[in-house]
Amino acid sequence: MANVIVIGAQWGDEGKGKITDLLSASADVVVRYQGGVNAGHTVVVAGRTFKLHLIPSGILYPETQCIIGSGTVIDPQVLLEEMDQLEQLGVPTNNLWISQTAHVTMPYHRLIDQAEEEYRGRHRLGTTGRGIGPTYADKSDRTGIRVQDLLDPQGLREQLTWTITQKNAVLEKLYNRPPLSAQEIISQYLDYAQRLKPHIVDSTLVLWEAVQKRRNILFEGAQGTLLDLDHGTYPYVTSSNPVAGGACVGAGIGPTMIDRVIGVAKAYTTRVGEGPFPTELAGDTGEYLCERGAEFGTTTGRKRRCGWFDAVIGRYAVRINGMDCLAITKLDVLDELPEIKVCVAYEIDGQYTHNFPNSSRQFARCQPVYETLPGWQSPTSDCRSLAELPKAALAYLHFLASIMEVPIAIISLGAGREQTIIVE
Ligand code: 2SA
Ligand code: MG
Repeated sequence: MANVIVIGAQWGDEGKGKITDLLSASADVVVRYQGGVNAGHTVVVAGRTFKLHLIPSGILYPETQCIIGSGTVIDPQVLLEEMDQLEQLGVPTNNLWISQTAHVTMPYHRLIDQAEEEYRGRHRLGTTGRGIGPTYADKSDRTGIRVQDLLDPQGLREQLTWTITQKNAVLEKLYNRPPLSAQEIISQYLDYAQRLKPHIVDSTLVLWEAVQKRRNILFEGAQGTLLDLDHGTYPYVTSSNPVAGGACVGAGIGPTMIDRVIGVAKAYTTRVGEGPFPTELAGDTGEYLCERGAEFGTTTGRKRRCGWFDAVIGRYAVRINGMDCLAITKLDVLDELPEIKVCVAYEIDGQYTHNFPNSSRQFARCQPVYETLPGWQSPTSDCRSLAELPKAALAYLHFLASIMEVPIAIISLGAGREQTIIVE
């Protein structure tokens, strides 16, 4: 398997959790390299559902080392709850390693995230309200709290007393919110630190040791390409770099150590939060996809917007990530449809393009140009090989692969590990 990056090729929720869970079987190390508790991966093993926000799904394999890397932002309360939940279900967390240089999400980050969204009104971004943007903003501003700071009580007290005074001024004066108690937060975070301490390490050393021993390393992206801070649909993006390149920075590993990039895309498209979405379906078909695909956010429970597969975006994701192959998930959700559309180009003010226009103003004006393919109208969730798939389903997959110029290596037909076809 070697060293593999798994990334989302759309706006997140592509089913990366299931694909990384499958690949984790042959991984020795699984690394999260960006994002925080805005992510939500649902993994179903032996009929039991695990909802993970921060901990890599590799945790379900007892021998696998799991790393929460430097490029992530960590909400210790949520992390500890997640660890407790796993332990209660009999999953040990002793192989979980937390980077000492990752940044910590504080209570004021959450409050400011929510207050800013309210303040933006109709210009809101539709964030998860988990404090992600403000945590990364402090990181860039060089005023953030890092995981290692939690292990220095005296230093933490000083830094937080100063920071919370400043944040309280913002909360009170700008957003008319009650101030926070520095004392309470300090003692709460020192408690968290005691529990997390055995897991806090220089994770780049753990990774380097694995590289030198030629272990298989899996880099697990959260969110997706179109939510990337640099390459996504700015400003309707998250504050980190979910693209493959982000794995090197976020994990602390050189690009020469990466062997393969696998993209994950749903057989249709979804998006949570605000922002343009050319193939969005408002009517019955959109409702059908949402219901049949159970399209509700893992973190916030928000209803996801649904639409046809967008191959313009797909091609862009292939390029931006240097994608070697693609995993297509939730193909079974399309089972009942008489016909299926794929967006093959955009029309912008009478001009046609096959390229994703990386300009917010242009993207907002894109009209999808569709190609219509016949549906298969028969169940696929029990198919276990390409030969068992209906002909029209195979034709659909071939169409996607040829238009995006990328081979399809994995097909997922349901949440279970066994509902998968690996293309030889
Ligand atoms: P944020 O909170 O600052 O990262 O929000 C900024 C934008 O990024 C989107 N975003 C996501 N989109 C899809 N899935 C995500 N994770 C959860 C899930 C979402 C949920 O797996 O279902 O439960 O609602 C995720 N995280 C961030 C977000 O919608 C904004 O558009
Ligand atoms: Mg998700």
